[in-house]
Amino acid sequence: MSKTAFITGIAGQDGAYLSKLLLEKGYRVVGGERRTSSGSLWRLDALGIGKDVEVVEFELAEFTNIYRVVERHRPDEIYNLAAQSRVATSFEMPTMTGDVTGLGVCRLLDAIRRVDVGIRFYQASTSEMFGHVSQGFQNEDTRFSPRSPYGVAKLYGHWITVNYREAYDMFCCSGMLFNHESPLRGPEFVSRKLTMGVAGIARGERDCIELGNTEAQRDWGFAADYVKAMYLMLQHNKPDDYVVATGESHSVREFAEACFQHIGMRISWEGSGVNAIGVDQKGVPRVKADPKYFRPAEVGCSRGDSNKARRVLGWSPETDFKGLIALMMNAELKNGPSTQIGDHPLAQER
Ligand code: NAP
Ligand code: G4F
Repeated sequence: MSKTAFITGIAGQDGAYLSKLLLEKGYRVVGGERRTSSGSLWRLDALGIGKDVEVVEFELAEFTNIYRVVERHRPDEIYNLAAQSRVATSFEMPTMTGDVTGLGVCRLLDAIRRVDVGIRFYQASTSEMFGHVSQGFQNEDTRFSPRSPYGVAKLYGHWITVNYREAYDMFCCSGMLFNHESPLRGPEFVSRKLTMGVAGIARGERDCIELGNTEAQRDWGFAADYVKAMYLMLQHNKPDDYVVATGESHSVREFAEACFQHIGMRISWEGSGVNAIGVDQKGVPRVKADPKYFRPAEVGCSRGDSNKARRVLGWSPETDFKGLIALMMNAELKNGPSTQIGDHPLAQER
């Protein structure tokens, strides 16, 4: 008999890629979508699986709803991908972020404990829990030092996952994933903001992109590679916590340069911080820093050591930085301006 997986946050980037992977493996996939959402499951449609997933109403802030969903569907595996996932937003809405991204994990874990302790659980933890590290790599033994309300909320989610594993002998895993991107990434994240912006410049629709801290560095991978690690964690014979990363860091500037290079433009930089400007070979400003995109506290650099996941789970990323930029830029240029979130032609069908 096929297994049932319940994925919270089905409407998000990872929800779409994980659904596709699990459907390919023969799972019945049930997905939770919050009632207040944009109502758009365009990512599932974009991957051609919109009709293959059962979507139910799901709200991480509401225990009654969570309990009923778990009891009704009795999944074999639950992947908790839902969260208020935007770091900048978490400074504006710290208590809502704490409630949804932090306490929401406990609500879900306790519903599982009451319904069936045999359900396997994956928690979407993050490199934001480590905070800023000026040198070296972050792994499962690195000290946590979050730099945002989002990171703090995720740290609660991580520790409550570990606690339910230890206290109730439940199969709970925490995947500490570093940034992972794709053509399905939300436009509020810097990678997609850049690929959309550079494609817009290539089409002559705009001249320049306004950014925040261009000196920040991230360990960027491809989302479709990373959902494989989530699946592998729940197939292992022992629940555990894993860092998932490429091990390579690049600055926002390098990300921007690579996107511009894809359309034949060479960018050089003048100034730094809020005065940073990226100009093309003709001296035309193509990137400008805008103070409104800077955060009150920042993770300046992240770089993950995923040796444990590689060794124990047999996981490794298949797409490198260059490959990621190429696939995101190609998708952006091919699809045209109508593929922006909420404006996707397929999104209009729902
Ligand atoms: P995403 O695209 O922002 O998806 C998050 C999903 O959670 C969205 O579909 C959102 O619904 C839903 N959601 C928000 N608030 C909710 C609530 N109160 N109740 C139920 N659902 C709610 O994020 P992602 O990139 O796919 O990431 C998946 C998970 O991994 C998130 O938990 C994120 O924090 C974590 N993570 C991501 C990365 C990364 O680089 N992508 C790295 C580490 C960890 P709407 O569609 O209605 O907004
Ligand atoms: O793309 P970002 O918003 O991603 P961030 O903050 O690293 O968070 C993402 O990755 C985390 C994994 O570590 C996830 F847990 C989290 O849910 C989310 O998916 O920003 C990346 C960097 C930051 O340093 C930011 O300050 O880019 C810098 N940045 C510069 N200009 C910008 C911008 N970020 C955004 N969103 N928009 C800008 O204009």
